[in-house]
Amino acid sequence: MVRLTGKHPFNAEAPLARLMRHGFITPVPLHYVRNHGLVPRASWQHWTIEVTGLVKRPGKLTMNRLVADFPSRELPVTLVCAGNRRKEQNLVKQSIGFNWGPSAVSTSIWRGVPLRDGAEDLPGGGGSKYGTSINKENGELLAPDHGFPLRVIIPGYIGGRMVKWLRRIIVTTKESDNYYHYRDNKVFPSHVDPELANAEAWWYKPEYIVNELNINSVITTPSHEEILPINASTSQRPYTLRGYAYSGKF
Ligand SMILES: Nc1nc2c(c(=O)[nH]1)N[C@H]1C(S)=C(S)[C@@H](COP(=O)(O)O)O[C@H]1N2
Ligand SMILES: [Mo]
Repeated sequence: MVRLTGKHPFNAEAPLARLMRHGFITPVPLHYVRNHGLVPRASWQHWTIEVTGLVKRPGKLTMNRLVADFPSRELPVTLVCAGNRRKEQNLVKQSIGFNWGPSAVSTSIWRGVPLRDGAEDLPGGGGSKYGTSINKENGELLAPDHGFPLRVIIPGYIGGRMVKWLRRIIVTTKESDNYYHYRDNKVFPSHVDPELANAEAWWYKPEYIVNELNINSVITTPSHEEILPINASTSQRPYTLRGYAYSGKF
């Protein structure tokens, strides 16, 4: 893996050629990692998930109860950090985000409990976009870097909405007041630099939030620095172009 921000926090992506070699499903060791801080040392036995707020029966569940008492589903979901390819963006205009290459994208088979299965108590279909994922990536529990023992998975949304090491779900009509909810994953008009964003409180304007993934595509071969031999005298060998593409709509 290529480290992007030094040792701590651990942020890393696979070399693009290695990511591509494996096709659609990304092996766990090559799944990009985006951590804003330290990885909690969690234990399956002691972890609880609290459901609170606008619910009839607030309460806590252990991991074993979550697995035993709720039907689970399994589906492939592509995770993408909203900063994927930011290195290229930073070359055009420097942002306050670090330089992601084109490998902040990974796909796994996730297994978990749909949040809507606990949602009869929720008002107005609240949370119906969300799923919580409990384990199993190629039959494994979640790796610590990817949220062990419990994380959120929201197909079609940016990775930033998929909270890892999930401890609490608060059903509420108010937007989160979390620092990172306001300061991360915003795209402002090009004249807004960080100073202006602070001075004029652009962080709190709801229209600049990024939730669903945008369409994106990358040609991966030929790669940077790759030399394509051209043979003018004999017949040209065919060359296969490759790449990847995704969008949030499905
Ligand atoms: N608790 C917690 N959840 C988090 C984050 C984090 O730093 N802490 N980073 C978010 C961001 S920005 C992304 S892109 C994804 C990355 O998930 P991954 O490391 O499993 O690829 O987790 C999201 N969930
Ligand atoms: Mo992210």
